Amino acid sequence: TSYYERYHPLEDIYHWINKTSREYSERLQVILIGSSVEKQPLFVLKLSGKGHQPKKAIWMDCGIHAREWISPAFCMWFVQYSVMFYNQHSDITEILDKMDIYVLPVMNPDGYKYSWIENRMWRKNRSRNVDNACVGTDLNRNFDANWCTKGSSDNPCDETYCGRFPESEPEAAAVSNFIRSRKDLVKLYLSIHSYSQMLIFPYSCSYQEVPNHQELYEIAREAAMKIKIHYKNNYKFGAGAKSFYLAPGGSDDWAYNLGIDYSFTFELQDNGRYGFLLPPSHISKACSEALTAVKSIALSVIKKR
Ligand code: 0X9
Ligand code: ZN
Repeated sequence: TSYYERYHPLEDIYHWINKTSREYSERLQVILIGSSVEKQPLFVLKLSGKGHQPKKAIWMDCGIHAREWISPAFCMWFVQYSVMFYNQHSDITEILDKMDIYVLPVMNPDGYKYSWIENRMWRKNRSRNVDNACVGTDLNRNFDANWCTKGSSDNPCDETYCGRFPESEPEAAAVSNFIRSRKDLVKLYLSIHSYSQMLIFPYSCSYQEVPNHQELYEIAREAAMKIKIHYKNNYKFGAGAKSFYLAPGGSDDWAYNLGIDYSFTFELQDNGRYGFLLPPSHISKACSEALTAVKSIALSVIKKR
């Protein structure tokens, strides 16, 4: 099996970022956007094709939740595919010639590391709480979108703890600040999670329908259809709160409210048989089908402009 068909500990991912960016320096640039609670660097890889800068951009993050190991594996898979097949496959060539892609392979490095060493089922980051022994904030409840309302918790001991205030966590603040600083360029926001095989779009923070609901629905439907055709796998799709559950403070809703009209959260494989413990033998198919959906959505967004 190849490097990309295995899961990798945090140190290896940092090493991979370094190696890949040097090997493909023409296509890849590393940007340090901040650091975690435990001072691990948050590196973003900027992928670009030919043509003049600055371009419109796509943002993609992986590893918000520590135990969702298929997510960082997908970001790595995606970067490798992009640099490998740029100028060979027409779809990724077109995408990279029209848009830059910012990829954050691990938004929650402390939690990811903890899930390798101490507790495989860890979800949150590793921030300490004042006068409470419980550790960690759910980074996907810490963004400024109906923050800490129903569907999240103000108890530091809960898995969906929202943190002390919106963007209280350095990981969420780094991502928010970086995207805010490029908000007129970023047209598509993608956040990769697992599991349950869904393509989710705003809102998750309320039952309200977004103005371009129909457009997002069609884009997601087409992506899910391509997964079905090519990989015979079923992905559901829909607005988060209505088709999944109410979950405020998420990065996708925050990005949408910032003005990024195309915002999606992916829940990759599987459907619950292995759940977060997806065996390495499933990485290839899980990533291939997700890649199909990313390309489909990116090309849909490019066509709109
Ligand atoms: O609850 C979440 O944060 C995500 N599901 S997961 O099982 N990976 O934890 C869903 C996120 C959907 N979007 C928002 N809640 N904004
Ligand atoms: Zn998640």
